[in-house]
Amino acid sequence: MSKKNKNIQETTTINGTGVLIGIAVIVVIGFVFLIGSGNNNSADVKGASSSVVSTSGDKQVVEVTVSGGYSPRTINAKAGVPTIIRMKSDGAYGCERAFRIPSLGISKTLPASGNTDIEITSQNAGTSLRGTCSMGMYSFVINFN
Ligand SMILES: [Cu+2]
Repeated sequence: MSKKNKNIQETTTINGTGVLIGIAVIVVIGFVFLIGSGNNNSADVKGASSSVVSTSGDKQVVEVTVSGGYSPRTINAKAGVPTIIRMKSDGAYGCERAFRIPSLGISKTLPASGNTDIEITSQNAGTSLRGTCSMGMYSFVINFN
């Protein structure tokens, strides 16, 4: 007189299918989101700041504050101009002081307070430079257009 476990098995199968469908839906939504947010090459990136960009002689100066992360997070700067990225430490601590611009092979240890100027050559229009801490926890982007 053994009872069959068929009902339990069917229930388990249905739940498993439901989870798979749920995962598939999440993956599709995530993919659509990535495509939608992937085009950052437009000349004027929404939410980007250009107020931290000034001119000094024949160079432009981009000021980034280092205090509990980097700010602003997105900056619009001019292409075709030699550029100074001025990292302004203001109570900087931890790994945000281990600063990198990976695509240019730049690596600097920033002070807890005070400015660090990083000179880079003029960038082509459409270039995005990412500055990041050594762990990749904090970052910002400069879009050149
Ligand atoms: Cu970090």
